[in-house]
Amino acid sequence: AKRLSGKTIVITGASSGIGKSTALEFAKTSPDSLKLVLTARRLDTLKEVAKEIEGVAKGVKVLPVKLDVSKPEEVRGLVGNLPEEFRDVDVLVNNAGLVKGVAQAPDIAAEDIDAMFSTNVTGLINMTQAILPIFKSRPDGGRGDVINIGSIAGREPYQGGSIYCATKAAIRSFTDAMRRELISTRIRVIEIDPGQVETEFSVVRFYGDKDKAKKVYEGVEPLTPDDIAEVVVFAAGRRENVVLADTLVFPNHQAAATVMHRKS
Ligand code: NDP
Ligand code: 8X3
Repeated sequence: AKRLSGKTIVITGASSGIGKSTALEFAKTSPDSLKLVLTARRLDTLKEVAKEIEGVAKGVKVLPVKLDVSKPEEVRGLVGNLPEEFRDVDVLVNNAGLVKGVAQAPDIAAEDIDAMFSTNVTGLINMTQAILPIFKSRPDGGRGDVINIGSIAGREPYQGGSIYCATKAAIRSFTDAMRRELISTRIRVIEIDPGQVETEFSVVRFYGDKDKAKKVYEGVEPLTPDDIAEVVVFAAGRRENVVLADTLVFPNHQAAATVMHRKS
């Protein structure tokens, strides 16, 4: 779309799932002139994603950047370390996130609690604080898009997801407060909340156990990461006065966090 032409877009967690699909979708939608800063901890995987994009969208400039959002010092250094031509960021997609385990209190491992909060919450907040000054330096109080990937889990807590759900609820509060704080600017604060999407999410939840992860999707038809990517790119491509503030996206056979129609 013309509206996205020439934009610089930063995506966290672009090595897999929704983040990777979002990078590809932006590139396909605006193949002539985009600049994509793709970040995640796995640099080799990001480089493969960059190659794939360059294969389908020759005019798109892709910069893979190794970044652990749970490390405040890495996030603080991000903008200063970007090459000049990638610094004028227009869109930040805060997508990096994870779930660890299904344990319930009082048996939740301290390191899992820390991984989820430091990535999903503090990481997202620190990324936003790193990029927002760029947005605020523009006319009319500022312009640019912050697109946060929340979850149905932030709206409806479920058993075995207390910490993950709490992190996604925290994202929701932070996002809503920020939208109010930025009311006098042209900055758009956007939250997109997926229901069930088949990605590496469940593999990470079950510490790499692919069989357990597979069972989550047995008998159901989850969303694909491309489905969410399309919504992200749609939101970014609206007219500047249009803010898709808050969007919940389910697959057809899901109606709540734990209400799913399963074929037996
Ligand atoms: P994936 O596991 O496929 O992708 C997660 C991405 O986040 C990876 O690219 C991973 O990259 C990155 N990531 C994880 N930890 C960090 C970190 N500390 N620093 C930087 N990057 C990190 O899962 P999804 O695509 O499903 O998840 C993307 C987002 O969507 C998450 O926020 C998740 O909570 C949310 N979501 C997912 C749903 C689902 O059903 N799948 C539903 C609702 C929301 P790397 O390992 O290379 O760092
Ligand atoms: C992922 C969706 O409900 O499986 O955010 O946790 S859920």
